[in-house]
Amino acid sequence: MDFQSLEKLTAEKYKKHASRTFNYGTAGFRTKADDLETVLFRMGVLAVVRSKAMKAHIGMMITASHNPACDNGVKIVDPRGEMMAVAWEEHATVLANAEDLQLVAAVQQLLQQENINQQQPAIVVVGRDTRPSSDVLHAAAVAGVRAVGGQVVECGVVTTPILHYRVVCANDGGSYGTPTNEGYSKKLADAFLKLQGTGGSQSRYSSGLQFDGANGVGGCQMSIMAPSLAAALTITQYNDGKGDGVLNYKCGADHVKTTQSWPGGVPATAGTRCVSVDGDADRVIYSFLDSNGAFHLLDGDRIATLIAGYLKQLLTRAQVSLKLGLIQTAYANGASTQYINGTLGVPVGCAKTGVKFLHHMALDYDIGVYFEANGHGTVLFSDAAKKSIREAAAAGNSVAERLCSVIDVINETVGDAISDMLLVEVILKEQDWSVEDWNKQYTDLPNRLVKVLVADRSVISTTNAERSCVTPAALQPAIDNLLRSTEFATANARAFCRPSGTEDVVRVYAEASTRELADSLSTKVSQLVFDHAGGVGARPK
Ligand code: G16
Repeated sequence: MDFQSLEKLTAEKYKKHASRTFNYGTAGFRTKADDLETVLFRMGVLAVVRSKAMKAHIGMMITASHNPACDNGVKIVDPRGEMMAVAWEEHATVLANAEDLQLVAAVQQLLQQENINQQQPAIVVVGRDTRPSSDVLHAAAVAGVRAVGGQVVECGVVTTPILHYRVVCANDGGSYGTPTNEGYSKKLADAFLKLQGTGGSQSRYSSGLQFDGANGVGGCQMSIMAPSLAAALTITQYNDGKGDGVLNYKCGADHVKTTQSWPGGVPATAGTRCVSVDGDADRVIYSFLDSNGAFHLLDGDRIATLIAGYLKQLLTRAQVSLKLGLIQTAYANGASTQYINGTLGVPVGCAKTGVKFLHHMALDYDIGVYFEANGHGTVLFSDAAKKSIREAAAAGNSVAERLCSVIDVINETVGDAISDMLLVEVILKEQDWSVEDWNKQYTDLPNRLVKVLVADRSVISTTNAERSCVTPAALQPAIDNLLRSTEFATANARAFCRPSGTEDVVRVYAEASTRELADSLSTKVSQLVFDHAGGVGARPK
């Protein structure tokens, strides 16, 4: 490898901010866009090294997903579409924080440490979202790739799931799908239309829905796909990114889930389901207003139970014996876990927040469904599972044949809002369920998810899949005492806190048998976090 160009660009164009330390978070580096140019340049370099190490295409997605429009970030994608291996996050952190004059030495050390053949060609597949800052950061990333001799495959402005899809297709010679943006749209639309047909005599299911694109790239992608889905789905788009609406502002999946309220910019039509995606369209949340105008949320837990229940039904009907499991995080509503285990009889595991952790645990099953409550999730089918299903289909088993199309509509590479939405629609239609029918399957425990501002969120560390706090030492005993108090002891109450890996906040989750108790618990735990972990600003009340 020749480092001249890297040295020159580092000295002249991509000088490091003297004062900042960058940490690799839940989904890569993510912070104010203005601070990120150098980081993106260096991540271009890292992606080349990773590509050489894996002897495969590596992906780079420039996005800050659900964060406000002024933020940006980068997600690095491994050859099979997973998030970059956790072991390499430390390498990324070292490169992001190396002093300018030490950068080449840091790259050389990484090459040596990982025993990488420098002659190996490197190819990086690059995508970006619609943020105003994404163009400049894209230019920095590409400059980083080229500075160390890597090649770039441009995806343009795409959803995060499309980038993951493109990486997988580029690495498997196209057997997962055609490695183009059009190939992605066509694969999903074809599988969906095959499953859905054009007619049917549903009395409860209706094919009309409202789509909240969060004023981001998900809206753009839906504009591309909606015409090809129209034979089976009537999609009315809002917050489609074409007007002057602000990305993720009072709309989109994160807003709807966190505030438990109807998205701005979408007409409040009773009984019509609304599908909200987040800023890079890897998360999806359903919601609706009932005839009294009351808001109902159908989140990632609800989607996961719908999918797991449906897959279980199909496997039973097809008489194919495969191990099905579901992975959630600590944020999963207690009622959903109870329903999955008790009613559906599907085993449930709990992972740390971050799809990389859920994805990993889901691989333990022949069919692993994983979903975060925030709507981030997908289904993984092992090679052996696909083989059994395809063999059964080839032998004339029509249910197994349907299962093959279900596999095609799913983007297994990562959580994908549009793919997940299409699968939900297939299931609702097949069950002939309205959104109210779906909502009736179980009743969520009232819950609240809030943010607490502290001076340094790294003072909080957790264990037990983030359900218990280790430091500050007095915090967990205080939360436990609260949960044992008369107010909460018999209220099915649960609460935890954890530092966010994408925003400079501590997240507090609380659930209990009534809305009042859930809110009270949330406030009291927030106050404990504020008091024990160095809260700043106003004390929560
Ligand atoms: C990312 C991760 C998700 C995670 C979310 C919030 O989502 O991919 O797994 O749930 O951040 O993480 P945290 O609570 O640590 O801030 P996205 O859609 O923002 O990329």
